[in-house]
Amino acid sequence: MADVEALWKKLQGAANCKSLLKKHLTPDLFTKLKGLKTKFGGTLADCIRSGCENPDSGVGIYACDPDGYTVFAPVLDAVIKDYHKVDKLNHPTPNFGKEKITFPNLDPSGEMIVSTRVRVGRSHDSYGFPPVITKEDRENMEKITVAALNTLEGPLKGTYHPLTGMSKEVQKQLTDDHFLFNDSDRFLKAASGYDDWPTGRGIFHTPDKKFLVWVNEEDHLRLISMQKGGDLKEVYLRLVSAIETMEKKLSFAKRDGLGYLTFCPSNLGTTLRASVHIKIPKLAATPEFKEFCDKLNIQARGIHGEHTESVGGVHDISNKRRLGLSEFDAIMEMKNGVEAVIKKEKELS
Ligand code: ADP
Ligand code: CIR
Repeated sequence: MADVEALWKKLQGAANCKSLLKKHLTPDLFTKLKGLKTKFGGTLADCIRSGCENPDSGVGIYACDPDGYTVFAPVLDAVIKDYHKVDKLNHPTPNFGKEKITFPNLDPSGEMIVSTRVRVGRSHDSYGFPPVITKEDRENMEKITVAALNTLEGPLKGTYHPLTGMSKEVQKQLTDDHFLFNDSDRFLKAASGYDDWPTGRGIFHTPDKKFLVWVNEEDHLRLISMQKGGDLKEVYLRLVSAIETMEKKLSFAKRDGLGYLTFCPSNLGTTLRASVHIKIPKLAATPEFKEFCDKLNIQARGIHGEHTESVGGVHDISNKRRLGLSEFDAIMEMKNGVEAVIKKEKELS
């Protein structure tokens, strides 16, 4: 209990903190929730540690485990509604809209879009999230996941590369090339995301690295489809095929109204983030850039992942909302946003 009180005190003392945690964890809610525990043994401290230790968090709260979304619902639901801009938690059933995906390359000239990536997160329904799992849990999940991945065929057939035993040079190269994760996110670190590093972590990929799976990074699984250029249709349809295949092989955590459950409440629902790395030096230099993105429900990140900087005027532009809309709608929100960004950049040039 001393732990959660100390975290609370830190949050209260962080005068400039603008996180959703600070906004929604009221003194009354804190008192109500601070002594509760989930079926997996997860606590409020497990959920809020990262946001209290990192007052510059945007969200500031993680779910300790799938049951955390029920036990700590009074604060998590408020954060979820605020982040995804919804009044009610009535997430629709999955709808990929494959037959409606007819649009051409977003940047036929190839001048602006460097690469396109779409990812989703998935969680094994019988395991908790990083704050409540053990080294053995991570190893067991890795075994189950890799066994399923090894049955993939055709264009999804690939090889698993565990982080344990992978040389630092290979890891660095894969990370620099945007394929692999590392342990450098202080927000995730404070949320136990790197406990027992690198045990149980690894990357599966096809020989051409167009389909990849991150194992036990922030989420139990991250399914990723990516390639150079702006062919969003090809990238998305490859991912949908992977999702539909994996769905038959593993049992994933989902909840009525919330969709697929992920460690971070910003990801749940469709869990889909579709992004382009795009050259927009002019637009990004305008003072209105953030407002421009906010209006379109898109988010700008640096090119080495969240909380990183842009390099050479190239930004990561993606859909911001993942809950309360279908996968197809999330992709369309991203597509419309990227088209508006391209138009504006051309106007400013
Ligand atoms: P996510 O939450 O989707 O995993 P991050 O912002 O942490 O995203 O980025 C993860 C990795 O994916 C980083 O290495 C980032 O550079 C890479 N990445 C994201 N979008 C693209 C893209 N469109 N093209 C190439 N790499 C990308
Ligand atoms: C924050 O609150 O800023 C971090 N905890 C990250 C939140 C969203 N990103 C994520 O889940 N990767």
